[in-house]
Amino acid sequence: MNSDLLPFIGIAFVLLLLILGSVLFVGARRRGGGGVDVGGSPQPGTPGRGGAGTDVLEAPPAPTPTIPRPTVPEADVPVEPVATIERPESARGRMTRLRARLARSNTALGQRMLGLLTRDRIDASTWEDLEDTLLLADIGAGPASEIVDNLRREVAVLGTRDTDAVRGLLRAQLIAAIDPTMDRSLAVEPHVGEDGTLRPAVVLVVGVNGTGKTTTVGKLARVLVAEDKDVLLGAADTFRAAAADQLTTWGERVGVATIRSDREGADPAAVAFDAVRAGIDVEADVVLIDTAGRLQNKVGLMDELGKVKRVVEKHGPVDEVLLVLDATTGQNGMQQAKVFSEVVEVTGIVLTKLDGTAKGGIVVAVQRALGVPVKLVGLGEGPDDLAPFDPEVFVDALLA
Ligand SMILES: Nc1nc2c(ncn2[C@@H]2O[C@H](COP(=O)(O)OP(=O)(O)O)[C@@H](O)[C@H]2O)c(=O)[nH]1
Ligand SMILES: [Mg+2]
Repeated sequence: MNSDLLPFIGIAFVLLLLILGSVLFVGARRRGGGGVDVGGSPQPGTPGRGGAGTDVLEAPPAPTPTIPRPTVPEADVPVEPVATIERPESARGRMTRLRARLARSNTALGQRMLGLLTRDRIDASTWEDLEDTLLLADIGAGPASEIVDNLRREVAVLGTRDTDAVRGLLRAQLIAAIDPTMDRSLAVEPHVGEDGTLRPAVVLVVGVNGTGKTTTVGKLARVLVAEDKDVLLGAADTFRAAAADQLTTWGERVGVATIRSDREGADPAAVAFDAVRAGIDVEADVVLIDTAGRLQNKVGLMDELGKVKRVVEKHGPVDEVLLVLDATTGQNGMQQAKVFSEVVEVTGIVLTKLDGTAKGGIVVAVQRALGVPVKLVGLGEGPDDLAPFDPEVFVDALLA
């Protein structure tokens, strides 16, 4: 062989090696990325295209609703950094912290009542004024006249206008009207079946649009997380995608997953059903289901709420149906409450926006109308501004 050709043969050989190497490298990369492609490209329901002899997996039809992975990483498997999970405030003592908000809204009410009762002379018109004051606070006609009658008797017995003594009487009457004996605990303990399997407690949150349902579900999730409960959220308000986004954001902040449909207008009952199904699968303690704001005059929508409950109950009884009422809506809110209680058996009331109203008397009115206790109160827009309702703290704030 001509030795002059040797360098050329060498160069050609090296070039050949380089070309071969890069072909192999690209092939390997393609295969490595295959999982991602397969998962991402085929549309839901269309079969994966099996390329010539390649092992392309058929994408399963996208489940509806999609079940996102919980955002909490396994404790002992540090993966990529996750947005900081917040540590919510424990429920105990929250209402005491929020007392000032109530007091700010209701000072005029408490001062007016005390002012009337500590006058030098109390006559019939004083008692009428007191009754009017209670009515203006939305306490309702029945409770207002009961409180006045009782106070009238007791003030006569007491025989003094001493502010502290009178405040004591008024305090006792108001607390009695709110009924401190009602069970205000939330049924959020999971159920253990005969075969030892766990079924989460299910809480359905209902109410008219804008009352604060989604916010309440988000805040309640935080209360439960603070109690070390495993919580799952169900976004059964499927009318607007934004509603599910809002709920998902609340959940993510405390590492709680949300079961949702990625299709606007999906069947809310199906999403609620899937949320409880997922709760059973992951052995959650509690599943909180947010629903759409159904207007009481839309019969179809109300029927739908009944359906959500019935469908969810295929997994077992719903533990709590919380009716969210905006405390600032007065008699209108009371009307809503009655209609809702005809469709679903309400087990507890959440009164929101009590921070922005001097009409705290609605606590009494709504409990009387429905025979159901106020279990939680919303006292602001902050994430931890939801508190278990405490009648004594409430009345003390009124009379502060
Ligand atoms: N001031 C105050 N605002 C509240 C309270 N609860 C909810 N909100 C506000 O009410 C608005 C409607 O709440 P949202 O949860 O979306 O109502 P939904 O339509 O019933 O789900 C939001 O701006 C909330 O921040 C509360 O206790 N106090
Ligand atoms: Mg909502």
